[in-house]
Amino acid sequence: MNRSTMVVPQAASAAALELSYLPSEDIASRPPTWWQNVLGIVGFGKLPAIDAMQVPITASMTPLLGKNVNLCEVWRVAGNDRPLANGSAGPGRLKYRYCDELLFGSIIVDESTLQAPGPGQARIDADAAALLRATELAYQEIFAVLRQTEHRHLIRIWNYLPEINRDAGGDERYRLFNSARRLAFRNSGQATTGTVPAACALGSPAGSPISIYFLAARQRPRMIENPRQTSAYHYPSKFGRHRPIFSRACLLSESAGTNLFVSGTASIVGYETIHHGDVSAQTGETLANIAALLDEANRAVSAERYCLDALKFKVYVRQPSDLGAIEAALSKALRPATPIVFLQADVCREDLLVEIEATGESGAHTGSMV
Ligand code: 3EB
Repeated sequence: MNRSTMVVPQAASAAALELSYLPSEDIASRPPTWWQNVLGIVGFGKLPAIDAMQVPITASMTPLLGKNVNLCEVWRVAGNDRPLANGSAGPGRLKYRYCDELLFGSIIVDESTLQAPGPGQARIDADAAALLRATELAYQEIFAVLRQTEHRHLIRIWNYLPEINRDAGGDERYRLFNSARRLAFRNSGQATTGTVPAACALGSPAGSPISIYFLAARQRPRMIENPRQTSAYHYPSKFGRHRPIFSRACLLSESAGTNLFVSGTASIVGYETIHHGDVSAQTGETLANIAALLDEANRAVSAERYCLDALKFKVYVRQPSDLGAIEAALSKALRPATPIVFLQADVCREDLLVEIEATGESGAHTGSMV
């Protein structure tokens, strides 16, 4: 088709999903016209002190590192001209807000409220049971909301669990989380391979609640795998009895643009961690994995649409003392102005020192659509 004859259908409300990292003072001073298109706000170490009325506000509980003390992650639908709708579900736990095409939701669950007190061994098993129950409940509520609002496609989900690497009842908490996530996907009739959301799963400090937030869409996204890595949903069982459920990346076309969501990515080639103990090399390998995903995404849209330099990044650092080395390794590949948020978090394999997620945006296209 030739450009001049191609008719681009004009949706009534051409929403383009937009991510920004802004200081909470900046957010608080924005006008109502800006606020009306905010889908959700995520603080990092703690809930941000913002009175947002209708907008879901959550926090990852993983603290910011470096000098950006008050940053928040803001998801907005730019160009939307209809009022957004809100809801909450379950025992008041899941908050969500949506437009026609997209939905943002967040849920915070305090495991200790699900924990039956008991002595000795029983106490440890109760700890494992509370995590399983909390994860299952959270995912059940998420899928129920997606069915109800008809935003049936989970495209990106962020999972934050306290003490992700700690043992509970003989199993690592991350592995227990994987078991419960799998059960919830199955019980809700969701696919567990292929069309699964982009995701990340990180550890927050002891005593934090479980915090999960997500984006869902009415339209089916396109999932991207990494040719350098085994799909996580096909990992061998030595990484846990139940496999993780996530895609390496996800492409979503809305009426006014396409977003690329790159899952938490680390120094894994095939399914093995490489560069043990070398944080600079792990950072370089992680960027090579993200670059490989960008190649796959560009191939999927038949255009050179995404490049490393135009993404927004969140970098999870296991040991705060590694921050300098990670920044140095990133500065070799990225422009100084690249938006990057550094957070302290435990990565879900103990030998991983760094994990990086990214989001790409591009405006309306008259070329090929996904
Ligand atoms: C990995 O590649 C690193 O369990 O949802 C990255 C992204 C990782 C998502 C998840 C885990 C998850 O296996 C860990």
